[in-house]
Amino acid sequence: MRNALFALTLTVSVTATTAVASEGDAPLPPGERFLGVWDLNGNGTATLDELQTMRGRVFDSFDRNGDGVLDESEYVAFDDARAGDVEGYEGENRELMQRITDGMSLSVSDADGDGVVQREEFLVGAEDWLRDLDTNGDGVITAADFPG
Ligand SMILES: [Ca+2]
Ligand SMILES: [Ca+2]
Ligand SMILES: [Ca+2]
Repeated sequence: MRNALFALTLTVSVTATTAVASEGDAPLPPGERFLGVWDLNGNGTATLDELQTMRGRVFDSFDRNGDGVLDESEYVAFDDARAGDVEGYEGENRELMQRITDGMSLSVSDADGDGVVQREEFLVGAEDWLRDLDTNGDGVITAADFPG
């Protein structure tokens, strides 16, 4: 399952040109990795709209039975994929990747606390996620929001 989510996002995100890491390479810095996946039009800025569009694709790919809900069993595969995205990172970069991927966890995403994540919840969750990652507070995610 290593890099499963990343591999998935590459296949659905044909405009992500910057983040092409092959198996065995040192992982890209978290900022490049993030923008390579989430900056859908490749202009260097990931907007809320792009985050929500991409979250929709991620959601649909893990919603195996297509009922518009990610339940605990579907989250097993999603958790694996996100763990794969953190693999290979160390120190501060690992902490950052962990924080990024934790922003899509079941506990964070289940805003209404019913134990599952509705598609709408997952899309709305992009707002807090963006706020958390937007360290310079300009309302979008760019390279400036990441260390290095
Ligand atoms: Ca963009
Ligand atoms: Ca819920
Ligand atoms: Ca920013």
